Amino acid sequence: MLSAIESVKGHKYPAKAHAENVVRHLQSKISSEEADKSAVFISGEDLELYQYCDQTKPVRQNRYFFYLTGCDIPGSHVLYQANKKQLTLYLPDIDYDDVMWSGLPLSLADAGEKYDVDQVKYASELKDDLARLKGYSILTTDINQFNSKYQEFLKAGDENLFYALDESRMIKDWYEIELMKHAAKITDKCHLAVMSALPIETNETHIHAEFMYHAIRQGSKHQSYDPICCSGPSCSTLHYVKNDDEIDEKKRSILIDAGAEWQCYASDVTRCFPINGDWSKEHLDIYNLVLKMQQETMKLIKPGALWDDIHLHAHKVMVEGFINLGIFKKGYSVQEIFENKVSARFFPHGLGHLLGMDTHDVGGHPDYNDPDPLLKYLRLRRPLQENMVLTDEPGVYFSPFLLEDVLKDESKMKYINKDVLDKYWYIGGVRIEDDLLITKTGFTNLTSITSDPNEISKIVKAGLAKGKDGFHNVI
Ligand SMILES: [Mn+2]
Repeated sequence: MLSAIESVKGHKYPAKAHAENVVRHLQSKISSEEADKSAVFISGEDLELYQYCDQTKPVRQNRYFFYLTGCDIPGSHVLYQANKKQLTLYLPDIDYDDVMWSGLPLSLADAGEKYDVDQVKYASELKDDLARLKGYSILTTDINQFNSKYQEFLKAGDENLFYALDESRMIKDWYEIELMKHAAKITDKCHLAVMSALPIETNETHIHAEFMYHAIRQGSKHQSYDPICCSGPSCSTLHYVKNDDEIDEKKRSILIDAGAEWQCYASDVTRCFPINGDWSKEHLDIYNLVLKMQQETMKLIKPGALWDDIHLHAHKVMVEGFINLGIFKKGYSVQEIFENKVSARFFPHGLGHLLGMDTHDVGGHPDYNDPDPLLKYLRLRRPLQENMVLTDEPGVYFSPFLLEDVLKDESKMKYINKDVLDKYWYIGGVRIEDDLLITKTGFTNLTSITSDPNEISKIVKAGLAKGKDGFHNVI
């Protein structure tokens, strides 16, 4: 089988097809005459200096711009004229003073070879080209520091444009899927490395470092998001990024949620493991329950299924599991506890979200004002479609902060055995997260790092057996 990178060799990032997708979605909202008189214009991110300093801030390419070009050169712009199906990439004008420091930029001819566009020009031609489109609606997402000098030609904030861009981005084509498979593959290896390196991981920072080291070595210089590296009770903080606590055996549990990025496409994977290789009873109880939540929800994943329903099913599996463990009292039915939302603060986030260029990708239609605490934070509120990529990431947490209200609420506490609950706080939490591609009949799991607790235990122990001297560790 070809590796992800070989499989796209000889092909360009399909920018023209993406632009056509956007216009097709636009046409579902406006008349074809209006569509014919429309153009789409997006400015990419540019280099910016820190105040009082000659160093530049890190640049993260504008995702809408990248979708229409595949180009990550700062200071570029793209214009698509719908009726001519003409896609033009504008590169920044050459700054001859900068060539000494930065080397020669890509030439127009080389850029024409590299990118799937009809023409490549310098940005100095842009104003005249926009002026020539008099009578056209030149749509853009917003006015910002990178496009404000073209403001007089642009129509910003058009709802239909956002709709068209987001609907297009939500469904991945074969090329995007190959990039995401590669990001997932890099991430698998990073997680394996982290699980295997306990002898040199005596602080959460070391877990963070181990992951990034292996990502960069595989060519992924950027993370999809800040890695979340937790141990013990900090595993209950969903987006914990302090990553600086000591790891000692008393804590027992590690949770790492991290994903490498490949050519602007994300991966997003969470794994948990026991610090000394042996699962404590309570840690394994919760681990197996979260694994069951993931396995049970995976059975329901296929085009047409509503993500709300699958998410709520995960809550029911959790409630049943808590009854079996004695955390919830046995005298009540799963349905009653579920309906009283007692599980909300133990599994406070959504079961998963769309994944693409953004980690929480566009098109999910979340409703953060939903009064239902079980659905409020669900980032995907629509039926599944073929070639969506999403995460399946159930979690169970014991967060003193989140559960403070529950502990004071008689109507909820009547379902909870406090004595049993008290045995679980030290774990913090468990989350298992894989990246799934929706297929015609179900899904393909892009994540292949094991989530089997016995396998994980073996990997951790094999790492521990190597001892500190078994690692190249200069610090
Ligand atoms: Mn996620």
